[in-house]
Amino acid sequence: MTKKAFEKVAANGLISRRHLLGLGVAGSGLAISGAALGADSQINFQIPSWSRQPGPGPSAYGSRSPYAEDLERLSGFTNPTYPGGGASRSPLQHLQGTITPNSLHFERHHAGVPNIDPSQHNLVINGLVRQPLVFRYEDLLKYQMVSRIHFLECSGNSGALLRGEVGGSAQSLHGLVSCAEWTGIPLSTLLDEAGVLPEAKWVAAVGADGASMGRSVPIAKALDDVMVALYQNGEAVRPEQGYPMRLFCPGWEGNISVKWLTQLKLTAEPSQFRDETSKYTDTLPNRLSYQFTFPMGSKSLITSPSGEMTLDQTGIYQVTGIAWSGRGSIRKVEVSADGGQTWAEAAIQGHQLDRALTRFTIPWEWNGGRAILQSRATDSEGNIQPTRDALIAEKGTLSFYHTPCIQSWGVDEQGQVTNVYV
Ligand SMILES: Nc1nc2c(c(=O)[nH]1)N[C@H]1C(S)=C(S)[C@@H](COP(=O)(O)O)O[C@H]1N2
Ligand SMILES: [Mo]
Repeated sequence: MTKKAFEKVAANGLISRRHLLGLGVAGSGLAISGAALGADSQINFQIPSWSRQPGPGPSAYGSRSPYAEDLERLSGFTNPTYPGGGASRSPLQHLQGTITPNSLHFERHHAGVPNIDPSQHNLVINGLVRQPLVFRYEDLLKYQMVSRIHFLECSGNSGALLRGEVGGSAQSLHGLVSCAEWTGIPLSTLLDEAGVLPEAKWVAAVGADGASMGRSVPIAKALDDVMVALYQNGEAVRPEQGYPMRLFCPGWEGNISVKWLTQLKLTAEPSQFRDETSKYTDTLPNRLSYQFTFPMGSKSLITSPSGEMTLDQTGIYQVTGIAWSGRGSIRKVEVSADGGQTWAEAAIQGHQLDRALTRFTIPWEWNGGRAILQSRATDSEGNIQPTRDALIAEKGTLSFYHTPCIQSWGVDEQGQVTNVYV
C-alpha cells in the first residue's frame, strides 16, 4: 500500500482529522476482511474459559475489573509531624472523557479524613443573620437540589513546573484536578432562610476535620453559584471528598471548597483563617502578596502521549487531553508538535461546559524524530493559557500557587516522552 500523504495542519506531524478518517475506513476494511478470511479457513477458534460457565452473580456494590487495578491515585510521602496531611493525585494519563470516577478523585487533606456519623453532624449558620439556624443531615435532604458538572483543582497543582522539577507524569505533575457532577443545595437557599443582614459581606466556612479548616467566601459568590454538595457523581459524597457535606465553589481554588462542612458564619470582614494567611496567598516579585486569588486559570494538558510513556512505533497517534477554566467554558484548544512554533486547533470531544473539564483530541503522525508536544487553552472570556516563561515574568517564583502554564512533553528518537522546559 502506498503511504498516504496526510494534510498537514501544523508542523512536525499534526494532521487533518478529515483525511485521517478517509484512510481509517480503507485501511481497517482491508485488515478486517483479511483476518476474517484467515479465521474462517485456518484459525481454530477457542472458546475461552469464562464463556464455558456462569460467573458470580450480582453484587451489592460494584468494583472494577481485576485487570484494571493498576489504575490508582498516586500519594505523596507521609510526614509524621503532619498526621493525615497530604494529597493523592488522579491518574490523568489513564482516564478518558471528563468525569473522574469517585474512587480516583484527587484528595488533599490538612488533617486526614474524619469518620463522620451523619446523625451526629450539624451544619450551623450564624453570625450576621436575622435567625441563626442548625440543620441536621436529614433536614438538608428535604431541600430541592441542583446538579452541576464542575472541575475541582488544588491551587498547588502544577507548581512543579514553576519549580522546574525534572521528569514526572501527567499524574505526578498535574493530578490535583478532577471533575464530577456535584449535587446539592444552593447556598443562597439556606442563607435566605437565615436572613443575611446588610452588613454581612463574607461567609466564613469551617470544616469538622482535625484541621478545622476555614475559608472566607465573599457574599456575592456565596449567593451566586456556591452549593452545599451532598452527592458526587450520583452517590453520597465520599469521605475523602467531605462526607456528609462539603461547600463547593465552582471555578475557584480547591481549598475554598471546605469539606466536612459544619459552620457558615456571616461576617463583615474576611476571618483571616490560618488557611488563607499562612498559605494560599500569591507573593509577587516585588514581595507584595495578593490577599486572595480565587478563580483558577485557563489551562490545558495533553494526557496522552505524556510524561513517562513510550511510543513504541512510528505512525499515527491521537493526541488527547483536558482543558478547563475557572472563569467560564473552554472556547478552543490548540496543539503544537514543534514546541510552540506552529499550532493547530484540536477537536473538542464531547461537551464544553462552564467550569468543567473539556476533552480535546487531534491526530499526530510521529515520524520517529524529536518532537515537543504542547497544548494551549483559550476560555470563553478570551483568557489564553500562558507559556511558563510568560507566567514567571508575570508572577515570579516566590510562591507556587496558581500556575496554569503550558506543559511541554518532549518526544525523543526512542519514543520516550518526558517533561521538558522550552
Ligand atoms: N475541611 C477541609 N476542607 C478542605 C481541605 C481540608 O484539608 N479540610 N482541603 C482543601 C484543599 S487544599 C483542596 S485542594 C480541596 C480538595 O478536595 P478533594 O480532597 O475533595 O479533592 O479541599 C479543600 N477543603
Ligand atoms: Mo489545595
